[in-house]
Amino acid sequence: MHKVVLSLGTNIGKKHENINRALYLLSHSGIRILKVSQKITTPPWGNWNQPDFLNVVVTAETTMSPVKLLRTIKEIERNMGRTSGHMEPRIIDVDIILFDNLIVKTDKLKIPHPSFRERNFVLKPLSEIAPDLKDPETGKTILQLYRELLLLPFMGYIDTPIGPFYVAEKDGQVLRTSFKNMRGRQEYTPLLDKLLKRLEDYFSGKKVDFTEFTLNFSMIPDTYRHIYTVLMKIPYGAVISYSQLAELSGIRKGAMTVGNAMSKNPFPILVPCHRVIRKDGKIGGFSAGKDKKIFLLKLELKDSFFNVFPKGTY
Ligand code: PH2
Ligand code: MG
Ligand code: MG
Repeated sequence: MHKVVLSLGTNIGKKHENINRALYLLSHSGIRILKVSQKITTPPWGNWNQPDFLNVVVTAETTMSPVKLLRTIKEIERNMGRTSGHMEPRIIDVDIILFDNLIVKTDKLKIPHPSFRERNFVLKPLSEIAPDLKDPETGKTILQLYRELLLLPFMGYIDTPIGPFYVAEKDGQVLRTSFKNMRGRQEYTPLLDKLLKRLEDYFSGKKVDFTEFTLNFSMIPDTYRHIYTVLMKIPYGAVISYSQLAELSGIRKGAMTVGNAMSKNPFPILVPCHRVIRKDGKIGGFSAGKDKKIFLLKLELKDSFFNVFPKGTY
């Protein structure tokens, strides 16, 4: 007998019924289900723009080989009407998380599941039913892995016209924003919810003031923090030069310092470094790429963008 852990997820139709039906079909296909976790509703991980999931994990026994188990699972998914592919909304998805202490890395099959250690929707329910089970790759128990995940900041993101935009929260404050992927617990919090909604408004062209959000400056040098605080007073649709911002911040000949602070900005958009441009009227740099800065300035300045930056100056 092999001991396996399976994760089930659904985000279309009658989600509870989908899970129950899949459990029924699994248990009638040579997979003896030992324990079933609670069903939990979770935000979509990896592709934000889809409905919430209902997730459950189970421990089970089977005599099947990993490949045979995978085939059986795929057949059940097909029988239940699954047509959608990877990362799309689906009526049912059954993933093999663990299979004994096996490590399998082929094109078709990867065990342990490559991203289960980052998935709250797997580790949280699994720590209820199998806290002491070991991950053969890291040697850590499920409970250890879940605790490590709990230490990470909450993280969420939205898809924007210039790519995904990530936000992280710690203790009720905004910890970071970024155009690059961040490690974190993908979970809803009231703060992230509100921030992501404001960001959606912002990217749809609305004038949004982000100063209501408290930023966590604890890991940021005082000089930078001071510059960011001054910059946050530069309103939507306005621009300022590096040297003007240095002057406003009381730093003599500080254009370089300001430039460095901008390139290290841990809060793009919320600390509006895209509003800082060169005094010769050129657009200047942007750590996530100049094209993104141009997009943000066009978004805020609308038609007057071309007055500020006559064609050819950026
Ligand atoms: N499955 C995915 C991608 N994202 N997010 C949640 N919350 N639950 C899932 O089951 C899930 C997901 C790919 O299979
Ligand atoms: Mg999956
Ligand atoms: Mg799958």
